[in-house]
Amino acid sequence: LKPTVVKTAPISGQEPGTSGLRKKTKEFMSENYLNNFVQAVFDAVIAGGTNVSEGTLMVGGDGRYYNDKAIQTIIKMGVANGVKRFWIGKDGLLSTPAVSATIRERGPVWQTAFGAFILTASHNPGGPEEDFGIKYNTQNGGPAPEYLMQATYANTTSIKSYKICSDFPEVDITKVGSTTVVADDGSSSVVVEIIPSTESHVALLKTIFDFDAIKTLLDRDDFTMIYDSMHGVNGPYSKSIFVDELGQPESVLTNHIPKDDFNGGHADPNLTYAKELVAAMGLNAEGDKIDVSGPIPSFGAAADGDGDRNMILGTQFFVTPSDSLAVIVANANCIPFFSTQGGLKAVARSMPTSGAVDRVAKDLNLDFFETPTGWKFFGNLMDSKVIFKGKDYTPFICGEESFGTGSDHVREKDGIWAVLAWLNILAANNPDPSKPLVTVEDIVRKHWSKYGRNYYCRWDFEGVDKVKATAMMDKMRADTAFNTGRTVGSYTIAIADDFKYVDPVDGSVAQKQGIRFLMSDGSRIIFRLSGTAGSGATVRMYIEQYETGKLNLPVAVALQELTDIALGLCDILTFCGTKTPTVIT
Ligand code: VG1
Ligand code: CO
Repeated sequence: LKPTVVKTAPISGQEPGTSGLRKKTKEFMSENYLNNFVQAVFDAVIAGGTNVSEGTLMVGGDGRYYNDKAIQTIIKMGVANGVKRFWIGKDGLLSTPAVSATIRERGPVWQTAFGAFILTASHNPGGPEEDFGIKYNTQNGGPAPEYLMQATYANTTSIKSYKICSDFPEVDITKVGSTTVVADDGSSSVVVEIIPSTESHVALLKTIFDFDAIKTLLDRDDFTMIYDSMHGVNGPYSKSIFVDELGQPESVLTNHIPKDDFNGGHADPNLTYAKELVAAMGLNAEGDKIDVSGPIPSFGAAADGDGDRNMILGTQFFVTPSDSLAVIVANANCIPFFSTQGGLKAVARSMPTSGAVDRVAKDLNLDFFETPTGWKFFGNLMDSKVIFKGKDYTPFICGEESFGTGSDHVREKDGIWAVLAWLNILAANNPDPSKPLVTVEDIVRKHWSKYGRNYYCRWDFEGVDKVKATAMMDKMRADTAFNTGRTVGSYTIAIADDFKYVDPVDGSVAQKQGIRFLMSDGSRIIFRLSGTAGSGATVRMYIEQYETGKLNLPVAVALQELTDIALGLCDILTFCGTKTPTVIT
């Protein structure tokens, strides 16, 4: 168990983005790349006051190519840095929400597990030619806070060596169980425990939802569903819940065997990439109805590579993630987790997410927060009482337009939680199985007629030049004062600004979180650069228009004028040479 100190030098570009460090797999596999970053994390964690030899380190991932090798390296480096106890997901698999659930459950939270490495690039494609990624989560089960990631990044720019126990035996991660390795001189020992991937998370979900009511719904003759795991890590979780717990045939699951390249697909649950599911639900990539021979399921859902995202569909009906969040919040009391705790207390959405949930929060008199993109900002709000001895905002629901939804049961977004939330809400809206089925579409339309409809879309321009995209953002930032008050088409820009967030719990400030054009009628145009692109840059353009009267327009029609205005405001054609998005969600 003697550590070797290996000389290394800084590698540029190891700055974590919205959700960890993501790069081409080949880059990750190049000499010292992973080692440098992992050492930088250990150094930041130890400098932050964590005694790593007193706690446990958890490691798991979404099963993408290089997952297994990276796990062995992290164990060897962990031992060299003083870690005495490891929990590793069986076969290296742990979904992002399962890491969060497990770290909290096996805790108890603030003592036993000090952190976790999650090996994932989430919805980015995997395989030797695609992306790999690594995230670090802290003891509350949530993504590492900004200051820890900044300290990590700073370490990567000055690193001179890393520590590794090269002679630590390779661990067999295929079998659940515990192995103890004792130092030659008997002075110390290390325990590596291979833990079941699904157990803790599934057990937690069973305490949250009314499984009996969901089973009654699923067993109805007129109710059918499919859940597409897109060959990501979600497969084993969906099997455990829907087949083992809820007694459904395995045919409700598609693409549920994890593959290290997601079968060559793009494990991102949206209308463009979840093609197979979208077609089976009778829709095309624009969300329009298409002809399908044979019956269409009542409910469809999909997950991303690491299982934290969800897409919800009804029969020939797409629920936008922003609407999904609003509907779940409006119906939270159908879910035992909330009703038994005296009801939902607070909600939050990321800034680009539509304002649909704002109206529900106002109506139900809930505390409401608007945070920057990324899950780390929600965690502080959820933990305000425990860590910061502040106001208690739980039970809490939050979400993003990027197909992420969740609550304070964990500190990550949770794809399968959202699917069960919808099924629990559907079950509660269908108390009598002999009556006609109240559908997903019925529930959303009822919601719109009560609260109005936030027409919404996001355009992604992937693979554009980073320097040019940055110049485009800089220009809009410089022009905010000029644009404020200006009339564009039939809209007036009430405020143009760059979103800044002051965390109400710890006072930390996040700058430059997106250029906003807030129109006087409540419509919005927003621009951001993605923080998860493995290479190049991705420009995201978000468009939103609120309507109370016209509830049935095609989205593209409702947003036509605003979209044209947005393309003019950013002038992406001049800066980046295109005005055609690669993906619309
Ligand atoms: C994207 C989404 C953001 C999400 C993040 C991580 O970030 O927009 O809402 O939190 O991915 O999701 P960005 O910076 O590329 O816009 V996941 O499923 O990759 O952990
Ligand atoms: Co993800």
